[in-house]
Amino acid sequence: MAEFVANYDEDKVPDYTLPDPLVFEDGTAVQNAARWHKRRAEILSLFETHMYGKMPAATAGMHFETRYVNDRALEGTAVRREVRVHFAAGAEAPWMDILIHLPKDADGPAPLFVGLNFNGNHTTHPDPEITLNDRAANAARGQAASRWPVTRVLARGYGLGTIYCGDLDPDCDDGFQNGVHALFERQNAGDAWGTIGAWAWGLIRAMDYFVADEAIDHTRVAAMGHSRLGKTALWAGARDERFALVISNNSGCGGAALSRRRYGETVGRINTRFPHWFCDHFKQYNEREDALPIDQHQLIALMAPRPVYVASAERDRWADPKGEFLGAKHADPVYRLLGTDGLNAENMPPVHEPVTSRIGYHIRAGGHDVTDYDWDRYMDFADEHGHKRA
Ligand code: GTR
Repeated sequence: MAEFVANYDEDKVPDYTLPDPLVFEDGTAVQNAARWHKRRAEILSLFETHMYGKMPAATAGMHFETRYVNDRALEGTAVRREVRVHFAAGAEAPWMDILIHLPKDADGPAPLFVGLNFNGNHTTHPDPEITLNDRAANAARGQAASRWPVTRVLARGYGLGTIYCGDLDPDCDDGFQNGVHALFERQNAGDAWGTIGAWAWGLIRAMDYFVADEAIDHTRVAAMGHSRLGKTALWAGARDERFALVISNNSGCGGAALSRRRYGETVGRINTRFPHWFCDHFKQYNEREDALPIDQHQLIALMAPRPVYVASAERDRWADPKGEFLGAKHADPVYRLLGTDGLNAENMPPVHEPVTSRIGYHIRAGGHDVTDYDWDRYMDFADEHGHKRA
């Protein structure tokens, strides 16, 4: 196979026509807001069939076990909990652990950000009391702490929840024998769910838990994710409207970036390098992006009218910052139809000039990462869109 060479030349971005989020597959227009739910269902089903695969409902035996509580964590500023979500009856069933920090002084249920992490909950903060996940025992405590500024988040009145993605499915092409896939009989079909589907399913199960926890304001839960886990946050937010806000941090190809631009990572490249992320049908679109019945602006439109935020980084060309902006921008007509503003920017804003309309966007200096700058913008955005505790 020829070596993949990414295109970083704007002049070589092909001409393309995006599928219209406001036109049904039979060619009729979505005339008014009342019809959007029908078109929404259609788009959702296209994403299931052609890209992320079908996702099962919650398992019957699912139950929650609080395994650790510390009311005086982080020098007395936080309530910390570790909650194990058992996906079936019995101790051997697959599980995931949610690490939750809530502001100590909360006098009511706390709004919360939740996101999957790459290497274990114990990597998000160095505190040795956080349970070390045996599945990721080699990852050092606190190694990802810069991406999870828990003290900063708590100081703004928000809680923070995080889950190791490997609790749901290891990030490798191993035939779906493990993780939560093993809980279900696998349909040998092109639309069977892949790893991103399983990760998103886990975020949705975390939402099931938040609904049951009175200390958490489940009407103000924001799903957030970086990169492959940003693709995941978008898919979870599309599938589950209980997420009141959705944040994509540098999610790139298969996330917020338009596939048809073929800038940086492409559909063919992502399916070759990560054959387990999407459903098999998606591979039909390798080097055939124009044949896709959907593009990523429609994924963002599935959040409407909920606030959604897309963030890029200047040096993260692999993720196609402009394609991420355009993904957000072309979701705008759906928001307008539903009576809110959309993305209030005609063109891509300069670095460090966030747009905070109902669809938010920023590009910051630097590379592929999650930084305090990003988190500060997400909290500003959440404040502005009614997530701050009254
Ligand atoms: C890259 C992948 C991207 C992005 C990134 C990440 O290798 O090509 O799509 O997901 O990994 O997750 O950090």
